Amino acid sequence: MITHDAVRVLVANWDGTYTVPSRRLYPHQWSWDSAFIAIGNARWSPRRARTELLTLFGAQWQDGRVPHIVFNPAVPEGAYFPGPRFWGVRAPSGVATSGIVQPPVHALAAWKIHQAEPDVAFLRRIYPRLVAQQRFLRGERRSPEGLISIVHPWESGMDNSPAWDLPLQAVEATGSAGGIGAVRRDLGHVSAAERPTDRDYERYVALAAAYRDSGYRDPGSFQVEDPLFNAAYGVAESVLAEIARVCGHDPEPHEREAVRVTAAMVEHLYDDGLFHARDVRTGCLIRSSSAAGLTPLLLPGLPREIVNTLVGTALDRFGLKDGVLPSYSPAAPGFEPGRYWRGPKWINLSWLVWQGLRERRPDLAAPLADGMIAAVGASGFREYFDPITLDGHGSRDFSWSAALIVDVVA
Ligand code: 2M8
Repeated sequence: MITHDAVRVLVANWDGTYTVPSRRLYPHQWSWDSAFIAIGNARWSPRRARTELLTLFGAQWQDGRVPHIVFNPAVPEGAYFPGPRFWGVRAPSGVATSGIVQPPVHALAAWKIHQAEPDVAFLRRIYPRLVAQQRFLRGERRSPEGLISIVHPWESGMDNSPAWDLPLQAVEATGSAGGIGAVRRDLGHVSAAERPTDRDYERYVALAAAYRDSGYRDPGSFQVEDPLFNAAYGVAESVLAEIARVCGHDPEPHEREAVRVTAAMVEHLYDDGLFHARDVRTGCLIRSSSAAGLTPLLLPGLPREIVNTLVGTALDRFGLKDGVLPSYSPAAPGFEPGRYWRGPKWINLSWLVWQGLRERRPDLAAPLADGMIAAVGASGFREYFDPITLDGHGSRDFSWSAALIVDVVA
């Protein structure tokens, strides 16, 4: 029954070649949403899942970057802010896109689609694009420590995580103060108490405008190494090794890169039972209690003792045993149970940690799966949930909440 309802949401949000995250709030194609959506669609329509990814990679730039939004030309400019006119750029295919990226969870999605329905022709088609995506990140975003940086909170996917409060202080909001509320379209759909503040938005817009004005090259005043983004990058290399094997390519460079980035993460981002982001501009670790710090559990080569301490942290500070897993620890100052990425439970974050625990700790993966099912059972396929009461927040009929539930119960 839950799968049936989830598929109904996915069908309603399908736009012919991709799926919108939600009809009203996010009326275009989003990068990492499409990967999660494809993982769920692979369970009932592998063809649709393949199309979803191929549509996204159809908007890949010449330099290999996969933009975080691919705009639907049929949707009016004013429906989402910042829209195509703000970003002012087109992919070689001619479609308007944004110029920033999101966590590269797409190789994992491609592999899961292939596992659901083996299709070597699809893998052969997507492999060079996935390789180019990783090459862009290595070429443009790798720091001397060997980790990948993000240059905008939107690139983390966890936009207003408390982990970004400190590095955002270095960002000067431009003269949009007072006017930002007027252009924000999100507040027409969701209560301001559940979204980032105007002050956050002013900085997001200032950062994106500066990056745009540098021709999408200069990292600007926000540059951090995020554990979730780097975990996704590392997992992508592990999975690319598998895909390379199937396609008759050499898996070794991918295996080496996965080992290398895992070691760099352990050396530079791990401290006191959790992975943290690092501010590249100051060289300092940003100690926070974000659940992003648990996602390196996805890395197959993570040393056993680190797995064990991460699991301990997840049990002590994130309610793992009861399947709670908020985006930010309720034990930490700054926790807000209903405000976006500052505390609510998100199905994609739970799924990533679940994925990392399935083989290592099935005893703990099970309550986490139950926790995801309980949340949508209580409140529907909402965008995010109060981690304690399971009240739903953000948009309704949210695609990745539906898709990942299909995967979890399969
Ligand atoms: C949210 O981000 C967008 C900007 O990209 C927004 O707030 O308008 C985030 O939750 C992000 O992770 C997600 O990909 C996107 C679409 O669901 O919405």
